[in-house]
Amino acid sequence: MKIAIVCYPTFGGSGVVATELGIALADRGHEVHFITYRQPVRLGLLSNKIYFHEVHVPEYPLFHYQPYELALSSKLVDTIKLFGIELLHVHYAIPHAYAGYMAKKILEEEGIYIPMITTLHGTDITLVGNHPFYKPAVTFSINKSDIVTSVSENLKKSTLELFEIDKEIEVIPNFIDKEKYSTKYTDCQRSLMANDDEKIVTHISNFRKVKRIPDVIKVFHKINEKLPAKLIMVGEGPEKEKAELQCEKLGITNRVVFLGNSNEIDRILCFSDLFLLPSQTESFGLAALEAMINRVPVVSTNSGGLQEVNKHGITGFLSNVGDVDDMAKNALHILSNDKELKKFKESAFKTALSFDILNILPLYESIYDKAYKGR
Ligand code: GMT
Repeated sequence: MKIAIVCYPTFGGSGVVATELGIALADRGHEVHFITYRQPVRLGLLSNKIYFHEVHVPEYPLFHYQPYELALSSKLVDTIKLFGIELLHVHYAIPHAYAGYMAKKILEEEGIYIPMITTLHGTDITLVGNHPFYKPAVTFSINKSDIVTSVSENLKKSTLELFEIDKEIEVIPNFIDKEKYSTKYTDCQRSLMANDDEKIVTHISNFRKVKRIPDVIKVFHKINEKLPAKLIMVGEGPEKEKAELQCEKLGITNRVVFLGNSNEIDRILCFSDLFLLPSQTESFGLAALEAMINRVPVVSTNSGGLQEVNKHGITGFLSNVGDVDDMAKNALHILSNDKELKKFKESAFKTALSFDILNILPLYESIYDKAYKGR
């Protein structure tokens, strides 16, 4: 099948899921066309099965806001026609579902019928999408999608609670590719980050408010009071500077490393002992799953869809949002005893395997089939 994928090209989870899905679809013989404003970060080599089409939005002084949706719709129309694309899969409702629907309607005028699948990822529903400024347009474009999928049961529930949706929502969880993790890093350079007697705690995110970065630091501080540890903070975002200041105030700057964005999180996770994710909400928590496949147990909140990924007492622990004492207690339970740590590491890995792309890809292929036949 010839498939167009629209996503954000940045480090965010939705872009990563869309990119990995596209690559896996191409491996299965589909022709995949990524359409977005920059080459997605996880997209490596392009080939005769993987194309990238850049959406340009020329600056024009009259516009206070440059019309990205319009440029995206036009690029979709042109690319779909030029390459004979048969199906459109948009990731993240805003503004992709809206732009996709416009493209679909323009193409219909020319007798071209293209089914559109919209995958909801989280903040497009829980944080941004339900704002009154966007809500009518988001509701409309979700309802006008041919098939709607959500990355967790919890996100499906939130979508139905927050919006008036008359479409069935199919849950297709996020995934990892176990093949990519089967190679053990011979150069897993733990010694660069910590001494042998120190435990390594990691956090990876876009450093937005929803991630509760101050809680990451507080929990780590409590861990470090009881046992020697290092914290590796991976990512960039608006909360980063405050976090650096917080570390300074707590006198732990020599224990915390801020690495910025990384394309090689596996190289960091390979020597991590614990992953912290104290988010306010998380529709799924792809970062937690990526930690788990690298044998890193997770201490997280119990909000949103995290319970569908991180299994309490098995792959890590879940606490109420903001309960840093409980998170620190759970972290210390895992880290203080090497036997316990090993048990959690293995269970995290085993649980992550159930999210292998081999189990998830057929679910997407089957809805593609359904959408294509129903067009
Ligand atoms: O908050 C992020 O990490 C970015 C955001 C995005 O849309 O790129 O992530 C959302 O989608 C991910 C992939 O489906 C989910 O794993 C994240 O849980 C979700 N983030 C939130 O719900 C806050």
